[in-house]
Amino acid sequence: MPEHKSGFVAIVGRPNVGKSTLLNRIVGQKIAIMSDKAQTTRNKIQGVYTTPEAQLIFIDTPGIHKPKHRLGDFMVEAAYSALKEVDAVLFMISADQKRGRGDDFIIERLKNVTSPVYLVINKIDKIHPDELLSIIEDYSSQMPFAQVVPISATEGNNVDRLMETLVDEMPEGPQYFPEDQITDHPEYFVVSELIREKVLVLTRDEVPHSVAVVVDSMKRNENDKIQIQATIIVERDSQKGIIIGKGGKMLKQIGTKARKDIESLLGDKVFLELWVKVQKDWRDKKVYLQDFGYRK
Ligand code: GDP
Ligand code: MG
Ligand code: K
Repeated sequence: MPEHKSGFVAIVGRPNVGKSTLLNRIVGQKIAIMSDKAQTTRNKIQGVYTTPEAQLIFIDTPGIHKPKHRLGDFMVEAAYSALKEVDAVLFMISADQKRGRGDDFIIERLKNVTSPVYLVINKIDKIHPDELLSIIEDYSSQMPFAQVVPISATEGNNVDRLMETLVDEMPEGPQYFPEDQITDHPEYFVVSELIREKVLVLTRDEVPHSVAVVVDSMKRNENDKIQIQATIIVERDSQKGIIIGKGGKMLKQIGTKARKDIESLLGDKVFLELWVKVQKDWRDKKVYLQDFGYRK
């Protein structure tokens, strides 16, 4: 059985090039938006694309375009630093518009991004095919692209190819969201990612990146704290041992660090309970995902 792949994809581009149109075509429906508080600290998940083999999570990077005031610079830089964490970046342009200052501004920032950047030339239905080559040459002279993919988001041309290309690019990883459901609670996912991040950082990569964290429940308790129960899933007993640590020390550390991040994300006091479970080949077991609360 082939590995399951998953990863994050950011779509950037000046206004009106068709970013939302593409996302809606890919995902079909919009997922619930996180609270404003959450959006200030984390990028917004815009949509999830799932096949049996892979899952792509599209994120929004607000404030990516050229700031009008100096004050805006900081915001833009913050948005771009988020691009370092994604597995691929789609830089979308519109075939019927000349490269402008807005595009050049984005290109300058993308030059520092280590993830592969795809040039997506949208609205090819609006141009003659002969015009495509000069567009490709013009942009490719500015920076290298992992690939150039001409599409029409409204007509659907080549969108399948774009998805295949992206899936190829994704690293091995779990299916975070159920295939038939775009979660009502994207904050579950973000919380699980915060915990996962602590596991990876604190165990210094002694556990594989395929380690998964599932938030089983999240509710306000009688002490007016957000009570979160989450399970860290690993594939081997030895990995479980590393995560728990001597006398539970490592797990405690993971929990403390994660709790602080979650508290600043949610803007609320949090009581975090963590469990560690071993499940061999858990990624192949869809029923298991359900047990672990992906459908909360
Ligand atoms: P965004 O600002 O980048 O999110 O752009 P939108 O998705 O809102 O699209 C801006 C406009 O371009 C809308 O009127 C879309 O219908 C139109 N549009 C998007 N993709 C295409 C395309 O492939 N072909 C054509 N002809 N129009 C498109
Ligand atoms: Mg839009
Ligand atoms: K969407």
